[in-house]
Amino acid sequence: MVHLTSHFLLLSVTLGVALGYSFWITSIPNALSVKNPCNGNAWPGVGHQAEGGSGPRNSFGDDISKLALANPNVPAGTIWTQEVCMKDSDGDGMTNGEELGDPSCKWTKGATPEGRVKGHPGICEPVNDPKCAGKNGWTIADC
Ligand SMILES: [Ca+2]
Repeated sequence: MVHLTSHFLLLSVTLGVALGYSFWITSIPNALSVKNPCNGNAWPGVGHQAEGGSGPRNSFGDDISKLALANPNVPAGTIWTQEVCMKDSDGDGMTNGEELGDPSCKWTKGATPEGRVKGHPGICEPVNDPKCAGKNGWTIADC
């Protein structure tokens, strides 16, 4: 019985992580095309400080949390709202929508985004530009 229970727990945890990952990457436009501006690695954990996700959030993740997840007027399961799309979370002069290929903020889950990814919505770019001084308050891998 103990053996069965531990297998059930492992399956539940694994399934939960898989569903979570799938939810996030399908809930913002072009999530799988976002790259680390410093080394070109894929950055599917778009709202986090780590390329692979989990752990502390970056400014984009903080905005999703504040503007969508914690907003009672936003339906559960929706994170790409007009407000999130139109915000420049990282302060580099491009809206999150412009960075993720949805400059008109019209993308809906499952649709093909209007454009391509132009930057990372949670990293002020170019990273070493004076306009970004103090805006990326964490260590970006390989920068
Ligand atoms: Ca950026």
